Amino acid sequence: MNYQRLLVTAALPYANGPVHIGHLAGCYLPADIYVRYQRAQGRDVKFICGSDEHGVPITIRAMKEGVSPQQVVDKFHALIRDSFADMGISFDIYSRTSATLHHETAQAFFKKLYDEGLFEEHESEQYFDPEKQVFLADRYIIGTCPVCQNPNAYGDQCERCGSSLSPEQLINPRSALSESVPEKRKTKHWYFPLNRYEDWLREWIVEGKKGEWKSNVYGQCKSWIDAGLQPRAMTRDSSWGVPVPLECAEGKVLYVWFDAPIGYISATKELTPMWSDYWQREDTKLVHFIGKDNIVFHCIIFPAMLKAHGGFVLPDAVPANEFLNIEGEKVSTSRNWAVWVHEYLNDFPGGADMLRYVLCANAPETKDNDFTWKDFQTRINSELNSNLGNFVNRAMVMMHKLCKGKVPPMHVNHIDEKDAELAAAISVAKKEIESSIEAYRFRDALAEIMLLSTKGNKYLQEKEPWQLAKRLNATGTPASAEAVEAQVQIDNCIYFCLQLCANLAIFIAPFLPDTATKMCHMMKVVDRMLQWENGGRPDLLKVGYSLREPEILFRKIEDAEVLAQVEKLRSGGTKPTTQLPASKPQEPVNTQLVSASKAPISFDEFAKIELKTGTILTAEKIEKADKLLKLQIDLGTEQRTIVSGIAQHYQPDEIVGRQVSVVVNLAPRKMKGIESAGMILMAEDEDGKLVFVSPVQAVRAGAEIR
Ligand code: B3M
Ligand code: ZN
Repeated sequence: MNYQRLLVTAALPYANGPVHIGHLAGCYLPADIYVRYQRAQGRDVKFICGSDEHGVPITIRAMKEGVSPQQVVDKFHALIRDSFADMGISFDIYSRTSATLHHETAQAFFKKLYDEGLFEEHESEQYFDPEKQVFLADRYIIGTCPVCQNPNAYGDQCERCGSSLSPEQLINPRSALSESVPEKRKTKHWYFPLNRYEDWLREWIVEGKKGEWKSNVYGQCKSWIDAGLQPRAMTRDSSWGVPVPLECAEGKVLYVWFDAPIGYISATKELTPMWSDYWQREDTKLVHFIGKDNIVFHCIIFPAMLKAHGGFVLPDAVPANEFLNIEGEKVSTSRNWAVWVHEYLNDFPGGADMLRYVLCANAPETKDNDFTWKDFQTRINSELNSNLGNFVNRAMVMMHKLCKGKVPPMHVNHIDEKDAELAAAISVAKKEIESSIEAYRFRDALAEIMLLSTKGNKYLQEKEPWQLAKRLNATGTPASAEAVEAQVQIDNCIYFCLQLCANLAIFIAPFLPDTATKMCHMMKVVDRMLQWENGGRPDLLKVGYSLREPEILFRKIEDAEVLAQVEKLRSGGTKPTTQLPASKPQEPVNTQLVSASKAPISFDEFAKIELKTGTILTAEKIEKADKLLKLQIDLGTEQRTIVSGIAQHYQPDEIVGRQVSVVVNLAPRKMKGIESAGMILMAEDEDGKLVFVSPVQAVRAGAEIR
């Protein structure tokens, strides 16, 4: 098929939290590299994305934080959009599914299928919260896990043991909204008959895409189809989402996985009046970039919807990546085990290309991969800096030193084997990079570019133009045959090095756009030179053209930065919430400045300790424990029993009424059979006397200590 235009989509992230580097590596970065490359090829391409603002995760978050779903999506839509922009993800549009145009588009899509009698109506029994008067999505039902007895398992999954569940399996189910016992009620929904598309899907994917689609994608589709497809409900009982456009459907919205992929269509509509060229003309190549958890929706359900509707193109490829783990563990948003993109950019200002490099070089293209901060450092320092940065810098410095800041002439009759080899390597690399990118093998493409840079370093090392310069200076007479020969060799060497720099700028541009721009600036060429068709040739920079002073392309990553990041991760960092300011710079951990006997902790670690002022209500001795007192402490909103080792310093009745500082979130522990829930802070005097750490003025019981 000879395609005339490309339509590239990247999964619409749920606007219920920020994006982390796993999202980037899985979907957005490869999509961006692909699109930038296609644009450089001069192809007609549109790059579509936006926030997915419906679905249960958003309403759950809103409920937990006591804000409205709209507040949640407004906050995270902006944060996500900005993170992508700062990372150089070059969408043609970043829209959102709460947009009116999207609601209309999704409703019209549903209505067409409905009018054609495609949906099956089914009544089923579902859990209903009698207090809140709403049907409960699976996630809203909490109960005891039948597998591990976790009392807080969700209706679709137990997060403790990982079992996937249905609400019926929960023991003692209760509503997450009101804690009341849910009832079963009848409710009607519209089901999409996926089963009717089974034969067509088998032919299109199982037979048609074998060997063409990535094996992880193909394999998942095949096992789904082989297992047999069932009708799936495309509507839900909820007040948050796209309302079902039927009179008899009050309180019902479209299932989020029905409306979200239609979001690609509505965003394209928003972008251009020519949207239908991209969606409805057969000579469009549609590519969906996604993470592996979205495969079924993009390869089976959405294509079946498009097929049922008619008139739409189907995806040519769905290059889904696997997952990126962090420091050997799965990303967990509940444990805050993630590297958030906006936080990374705060900690490494201007560091987009560094992260793009590491995430592409280590992309989880064929299997889950691991991101470690140590590997981040190694790749930046010994690959980006020592290889690419070093080559470009050396070539530019040599040119200024030995060729008066200009592109030297090239002496054709003096081209030797090494020059010819380098020129050939440039042209071969171009083809390799192209075929890798076209096949969605971005790691290979990047490795090819780095290999070319390695060849440049090797060439420079072997040619040693600095030695030639010494010879030139030693002869003293510029006209001597030896001097002329040395200058000719210097010219050719620098000439080819500079041509390689220009080519590297073109090749690296889709991967590291800021770096390519910096290189263009140094070489005094406009960004237009980055057009792909210019690549592969050893004569891009014209002889006599004067170039700028070299700038350093990359910086080094220090050990302390790596330590601080690992520390931040292990300490649980700052969990993003709707109320939180968009970004909060992290205090660097400076080991030298801390004068303490214990290892330094980050601010986040410190912030995990909850300290409050309490008032001692009662104090009593404990039998057979001459060091301990049992204290009853008033914390304003509650009273606590705390066992404290102060019996040898204070009589019980002399301390009643005293204000003390309490660690309130210390895990409870039993002492002499009494459960102690917290700890009182004491200062130890020179002679071993314990003194209360108390506010110097009276404060209310429960006042927070910060
Ligand atoms: N929002 C799931 C996710 O973010 C979903 C993707 C929609 S793509 C149409 O992983
Ligand atoms: Zn469980």
